[in-house]
Amino acid sequence: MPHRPLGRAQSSPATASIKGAPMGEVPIKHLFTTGLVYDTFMLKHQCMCGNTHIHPEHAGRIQSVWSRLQETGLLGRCERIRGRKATLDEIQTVHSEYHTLLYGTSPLNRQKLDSKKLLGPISQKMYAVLPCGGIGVDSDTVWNEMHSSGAVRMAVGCVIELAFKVAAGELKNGFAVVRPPGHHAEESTAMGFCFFNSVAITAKLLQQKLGVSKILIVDWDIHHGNGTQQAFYNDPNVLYISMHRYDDGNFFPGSGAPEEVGVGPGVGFNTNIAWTGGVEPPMGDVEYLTAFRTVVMPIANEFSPDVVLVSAGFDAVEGHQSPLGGYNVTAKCFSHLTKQLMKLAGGRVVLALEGGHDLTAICDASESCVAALLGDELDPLPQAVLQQKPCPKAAASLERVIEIQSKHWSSLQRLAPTVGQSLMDAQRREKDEADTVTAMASLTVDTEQAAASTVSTETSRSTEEPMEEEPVL
Ligand code: X5A
Ligand code: ZN
Repeated sequence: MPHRPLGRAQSSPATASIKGAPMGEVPIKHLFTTGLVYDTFMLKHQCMCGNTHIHPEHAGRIQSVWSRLQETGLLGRCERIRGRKATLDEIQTVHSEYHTLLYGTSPLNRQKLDSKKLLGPISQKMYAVLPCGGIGVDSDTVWNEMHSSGAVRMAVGCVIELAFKVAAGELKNGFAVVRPPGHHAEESTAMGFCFFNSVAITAKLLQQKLGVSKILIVDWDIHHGNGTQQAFYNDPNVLYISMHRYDDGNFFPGSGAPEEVGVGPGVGFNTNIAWTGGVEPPMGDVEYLTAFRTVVMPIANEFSPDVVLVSAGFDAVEGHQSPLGGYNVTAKCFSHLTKQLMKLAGGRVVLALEGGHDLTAICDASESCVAALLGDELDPLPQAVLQQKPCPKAAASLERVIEIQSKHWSSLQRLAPTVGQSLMDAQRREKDEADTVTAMASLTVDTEQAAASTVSTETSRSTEEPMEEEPVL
């Protein structure tokens, strides 16, 4: 047998692996793919009354999304990640011990805790009896004593597992098909369908366990993520940018004013793009894309995150009526927003489902976003969207955000006068500006050359029109 060197030649591409990765070797084929996570355990969180009309945040939401990803072949092109239940310790990175035990344990495993004298008041009655006959915090935020704790811990654990693989470079990016949502859950408060704040817990763990320094959380659910804002309000290493219907505090949950910019060292690291002005007209693609152009992407680029987490609620998509919606954003628009976020953080972007109950809307939007994460070519935005100016109420809302945030983010200043422009006009203006910079640079080079010798400056711009003005030497 002729001697052959060991190493690359002996490992086929399919079995090549990264040495030294934690938990063994990571197959190459798993790299640079999109991760998906889902677990049927989350279906068990359901009101005892079983009426999905009274309770729109029902199991069918994630079942439908998962089926859609399967039917369209997207699931087969992604890497499926195994979920798990988050530990009580993990949940306590954001939530109080009492809140964690209250919603993170079932009567069965609570008894063990009780006997260890960890809990006194928790065995007392803790829920309201709802008009439907079930129990919960309110008609939105229902509870199933036997099954909800496992489901809510699974939702958190799924997001953690996916985000850690993306942050560690094992996956390109990911999408978590999870419920119940989390962004309204505060340290000790369950509300608005939410018990544990999956995205906030994941961000805390990425900081504490993986040492990730800068995390951007983008929240495009139509509701303000009061819980996420609270969790990082004084933290300059987690930038929270929320885009939500605000209506001067008259839309649930009422928080999320543009003046809420953070506190202490966190000042400037909380951005609320608070739409005000109701639904005449409703906000749509033009307004959301303009917000990304003038606020989200400039601030995000200036912050330069290591990882991007998205609280990806789809209740701003057409098909959701007030009070759970009222806007007209298309499902496809969210694929364009996803694609823009993929330009950040080396593409390390993780989307986690939050709100949205119109099944067509959340399936369409999830499908488009996963296709974007996979790098598929997107349908171009319609000409009408590119040519339309944002509505005046949206422009006013954006001007207010820029006025407040430009103190903290210098890239915003030059964008303030452009919020009323169509995307096409803004693109043309940006190109003109870039061309001017190029022309100025060549002018500087020419000037230096002219100063150094008597050779004509024409050679370096022979294909260009002659300059209008010559520099004064
Ligand atoms: C996650 C989410 C909405 C709560 C509405 C309360 N929550 N009426 O979309
Ligand atoms: Zn929502």
